[in-house]
Amino acid sequence: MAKLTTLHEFIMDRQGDFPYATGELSRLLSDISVASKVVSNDVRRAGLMDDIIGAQGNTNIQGEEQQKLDVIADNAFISVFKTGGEVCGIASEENDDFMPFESEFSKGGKYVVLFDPLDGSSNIDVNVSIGTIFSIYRRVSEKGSPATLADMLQEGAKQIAAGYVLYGSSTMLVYTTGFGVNGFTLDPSIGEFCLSHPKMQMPTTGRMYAMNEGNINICDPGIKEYIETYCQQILEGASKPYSGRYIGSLVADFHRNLIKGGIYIYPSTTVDPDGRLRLLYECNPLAFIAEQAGGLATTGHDRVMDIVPKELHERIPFFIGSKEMVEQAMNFLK
Ligand code: AHM
Ligand code: MG
Repeated sequence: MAKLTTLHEFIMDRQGDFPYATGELSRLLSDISVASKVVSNDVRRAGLMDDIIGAQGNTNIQGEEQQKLDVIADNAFISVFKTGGEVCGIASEENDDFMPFESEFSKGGKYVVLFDPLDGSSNIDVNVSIGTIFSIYRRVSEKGSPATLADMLQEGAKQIAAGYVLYGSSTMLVYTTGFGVNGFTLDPSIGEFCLSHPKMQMPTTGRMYAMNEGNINICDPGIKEYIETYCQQILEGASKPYSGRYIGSLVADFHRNLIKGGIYIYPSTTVDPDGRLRLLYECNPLAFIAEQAGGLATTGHDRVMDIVPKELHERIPFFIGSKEMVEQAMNFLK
């Protein structure tokens, strides 16, 4: 067997991508991998443990029922960020407000992390893939003070790194620091993420579309037209229409499209005029990965990473995936 490159080795080798690197980002990425192993372990045995599976009994700021695993994952990540020293504050989908870290140690950290601790959590109870999504920014507030709201509300184009962990048939960590996208599979026998998907590229087009089609009559009619025209017809040179594939876990739908080519759409609807997905915790990090892999992420009109966020839990309509497919869909919205 060829020698495996562990995530840790890979991160250390890449430190030179940042000429003035002090190693903090490398340590932060390692911390994330540690928390994700803890969460992966809990996800893997959730069905056996009453204290892990099921609803927590609270709703989060989005009005959604929190699952016990949402809270477990949130705490696991916050705990490594608080104790790592690289992060001065975080914002997470599961917390009403952002969290500045108060200790002297953390106040010296130069990064903030924004994350969705467990995306697709309505799928936990039915043993379907879920994931963690994260986004890292350099703070804009002064080092040595607690993080501020301005640190959190930065355009996606300012991300230093972003990634996700997919708790699927295997656990995978995929991330970018702006120098391409690489994927690592957790080998449970040694407890290490190992490089399995180097230099990931999203095919420029694909044959799969992902959308909650229950919403088809409550969104822009252009989307129905796009789906009927491109996805549900036998196009020239093809033997059958595209396949509809909607897992209902953004991370899992995105990961499949990243590898096989495809489009994911969560548009504005009459029920959710701003769409459902959160700019800071879901859309920006995946947009960064998509662009780094040659794909595209827009609101249907504008580039996601150019949006100047106005509030923490802001939602946007989201079109992400293979470049040509996203462009085609956008043409129907004009
Ligand atoms: P969550 O972060 O609370 O799980 O919400 C995000 C999820 C996405 O993973 C998924 O694509 C979408 O919401 C599903 O929404 P819907 O049930 O409306 O199709
Ligand atoms: Mg989510």
